[in-house]
Amino acid sequence: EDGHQLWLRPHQAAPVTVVVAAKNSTLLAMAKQELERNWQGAAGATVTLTLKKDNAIKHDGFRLGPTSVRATTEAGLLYGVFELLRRQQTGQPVADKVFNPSYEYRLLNHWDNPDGSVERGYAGHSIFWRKDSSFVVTAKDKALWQEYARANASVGLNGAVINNVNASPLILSAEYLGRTKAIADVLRPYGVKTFLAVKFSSPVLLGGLKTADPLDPAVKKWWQAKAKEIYQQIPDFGGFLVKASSEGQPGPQDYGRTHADGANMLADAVKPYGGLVMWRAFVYSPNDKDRAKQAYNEFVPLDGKFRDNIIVQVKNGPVDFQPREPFSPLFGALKKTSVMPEFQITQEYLGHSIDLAFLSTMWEECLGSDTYQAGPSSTVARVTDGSVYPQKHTAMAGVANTGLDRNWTGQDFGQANWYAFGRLAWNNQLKSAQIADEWLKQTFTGATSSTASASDWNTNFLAPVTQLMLASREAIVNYSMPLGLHHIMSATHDHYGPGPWWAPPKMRADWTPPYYHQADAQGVGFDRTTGGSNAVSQYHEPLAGQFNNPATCPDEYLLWFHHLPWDFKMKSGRTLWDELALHYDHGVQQVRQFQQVWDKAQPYVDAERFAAVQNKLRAQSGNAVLWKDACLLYFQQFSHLPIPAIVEPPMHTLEGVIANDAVRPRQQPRP
Ligand code: BDP
Repeated sequence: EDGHQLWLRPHQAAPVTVVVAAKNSTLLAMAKQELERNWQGAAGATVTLTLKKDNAIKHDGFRLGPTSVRATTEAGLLYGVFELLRRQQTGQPVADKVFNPSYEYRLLNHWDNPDGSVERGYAGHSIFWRKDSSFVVTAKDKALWQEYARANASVGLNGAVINNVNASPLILSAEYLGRTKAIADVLRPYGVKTFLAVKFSSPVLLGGLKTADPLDPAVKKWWQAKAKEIYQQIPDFGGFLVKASSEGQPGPQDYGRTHADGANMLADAVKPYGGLVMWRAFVYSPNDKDRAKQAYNEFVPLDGKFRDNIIVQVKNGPVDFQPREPFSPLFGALKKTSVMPEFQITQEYLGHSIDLAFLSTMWEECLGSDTYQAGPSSTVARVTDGSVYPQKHTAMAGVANTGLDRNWTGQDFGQANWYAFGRLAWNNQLKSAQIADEWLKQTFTGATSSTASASDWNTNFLAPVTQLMLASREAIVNYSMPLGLHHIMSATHDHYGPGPWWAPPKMRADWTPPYYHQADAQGVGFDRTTGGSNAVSQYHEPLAGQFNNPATCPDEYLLWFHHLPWDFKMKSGRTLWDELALHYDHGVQQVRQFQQVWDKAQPYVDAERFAAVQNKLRAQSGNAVLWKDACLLYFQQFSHLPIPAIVEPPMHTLEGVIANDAVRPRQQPRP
């Protein structure tokens, strides 16, 4: 049992007859095959799949009955089949009901490089690109891509950007386009569209032009010709994802042009073919005093200036995929531009593939946050899915956590994040508890020991492990960055582990933790109030006022918005220092409790996955203690206050932790 089957484990299927009322296609053949191989309903049933117009059905939605699926697209029928099978397997009722996706495009973003390495990937090399830059497509490659596409389709994902946003110009060369076509051909029968991330300076680096200025006619022509070349090979190619004028990547600003100028030029190139441009708003430069404000400052003035086949892709928080951030103030503030949320499935800042973090709760928190931008109930979900603004296109993206590891994601529970992302992109109102329940039932069923009854399994495995998953993200927040702290990880070992001290000489300040925690003798936290950087004013009332006042600011965001004295009186009555210490300690205790829960799960899990997760939890437990000790000892240098007696005394010294951090090798060079 190596976990390779994900949540799609083979079943003893009951006999079923599938009638397809549509003309034959590979996609429908897949749908039929899924039913025949996995049917768990009444033996001998007849299931009909019908393609037909139905005004209640949107995009690739479907109408489901106990033995029927109706949709207006072939992909809709496939999603309906997967929903039917999921319901059978997880014991959910199948009444006559319409299921529509929240977003038109539900995409994975792979940060995979042409040399096969994966930026912020913790599950081995790329499933798409080879280290030896070989372009030979093997049967093994195809089989893997097919399994990947099937897994995506099973949760409703319909697009994949198959290379890194820090894009190499090579990706647009003939060889790489050839391999991209081969990938697209395998993903297509599962309804998954292929997209590429492109480097803005490709006309110079690949095309030999003198400039990549978006207003230059030769540049426009180069992109038009490139788009034509791509669509000749891949007629249903999805379009481009672009990281430009961001973190040193080239972009329109290099030529004095705006993000809209750059995005519009690319949008025009793919427009004739129905292509999309996803333009990222992850922009910041070291010159501004507060990184958190920059995307809003750059993009709000451009609202309404983007072509209608552009979606601005916005990370969930204003800084960078931290364990907890408030939602990005761009959500809801861009009213005349299509906007899509970007989440990070790979656990760059939440423990890589070692720590167990079920991220669904984090995404649910973001999607459910009320922006108030168009009155109450303008949640991030509703201002991005077309409910509030008439967006031409809607989408949601997640930075993938897949690699060549047999279990795909390194940590077996990382699979739950891939699953959860797909489910939330399909239905942005789903609850994490339901997602965890579904995933566990599908992933571990069939692996129970022969002596365990179903009710034993529910009581002793399903219930406690669901609770563990639901608490897991908060535990990481507690032992790493509680109370609104952020970006205080070590960069020496690629963002795993603590590093509040990390600030090598000459390093860009906004890449160092002291820039974010601002600890000094007076207190700790980043002052983003009206008296500070004023980032708080980017939020709509009543949020701005609520966040601006430490008495009304939620504890979770306190040090995000405020620099407060160590003896600041918290809502709990404790001092800030004591509260901080208790949070760190609580995080450590939570992980130890997770270990106990998992130990008790042994009779219900196969030996291999049991041991793998047990080992990871052991490592996580050590990591949690390290975070707690390092941060408390580091901050204590400023607070000069004792660690409260009820907190477990540190087992490390600050000098020891810092010295150890300095010698840790980087796991993977950054491209
Ligand atoms: C940061 C990552 C970096 C990515 C960047 C991005 O550390 O590797 O390139 O995000 O999203 O969090 O572009």
